[in-house]
Amino acid sequence: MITSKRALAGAIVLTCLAGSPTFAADTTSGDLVITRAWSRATPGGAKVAGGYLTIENRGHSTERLQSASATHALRTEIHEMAVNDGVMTMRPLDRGLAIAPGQVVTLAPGGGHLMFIGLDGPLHAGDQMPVTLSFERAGDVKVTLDVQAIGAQAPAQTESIAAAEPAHRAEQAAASVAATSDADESFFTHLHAEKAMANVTVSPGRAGPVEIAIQLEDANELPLSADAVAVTLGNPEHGVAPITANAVRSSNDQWRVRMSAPLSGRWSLGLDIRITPSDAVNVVSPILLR
Ligand SMILES: [Cu+2]
Repeated sequence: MITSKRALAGAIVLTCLAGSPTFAADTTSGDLVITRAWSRATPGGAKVAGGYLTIENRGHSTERLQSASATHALRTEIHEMAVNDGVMTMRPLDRGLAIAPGQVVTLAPGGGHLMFIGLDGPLHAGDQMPVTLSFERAGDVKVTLDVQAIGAQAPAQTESIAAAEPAHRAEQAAASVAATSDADESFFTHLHAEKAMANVTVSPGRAGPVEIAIQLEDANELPLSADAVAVTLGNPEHGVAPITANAVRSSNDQWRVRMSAPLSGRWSLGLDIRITPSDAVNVVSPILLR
């Protein structure tokens, strides 16, 4: 469960003064050393969050992070950066993340990351989020992500103490099951531009009527409040002319729109983000519907 370290802070002050601080989530498993495992608090009930960590392979064989799972997310993906027509998008790694002998791979903001989709409740700064990493050779390795503040760019150094306080999020789990059941079959992508990033969830991820939810972040990955967002869906492969609809704001940085994508396969999703009346960002990304 996600737990809070705050209640234990008083008890561990003396011990952490005595030794040099390390990260709470340092984990060693066979030839793997996993450090700096962290995540960020979620703004305004966002259902997605990124996870970051550093993996060192001290062995003599290439290791591969094949998948990951988190109790509090319906789905966890391993995302890499890819540049598509000048637009940076993040997408799942099909064959996992390879770590050569002696190599240190860092997942960090602006680069590869774990993506938690369909969170069962918000992440708060100070929470600890358990995640299981599945490696080709080492098998399952459990790590704990320290949740930092919204917009944090790196983990804070913390005491190497495992907390055991009951999760304050337990009561949210039951209530949010219905709200996130669609996340299992949703399509998720990020669209990056210089001034803005959009986390886009298409639910369900199959042909037919879909709801497109968009969460906006600025260049510093802080919640971005835009003036207007228009969404364009087209399918040039099948000659479907693009249709544009205005999204409706559902909270400060979140927008929603219902549209129709009647064919399975590859669609083109465009966003026109009016940051201010005189400043707009346009991004386009392929999406895949079953
Ligand atoms: Cu991602």
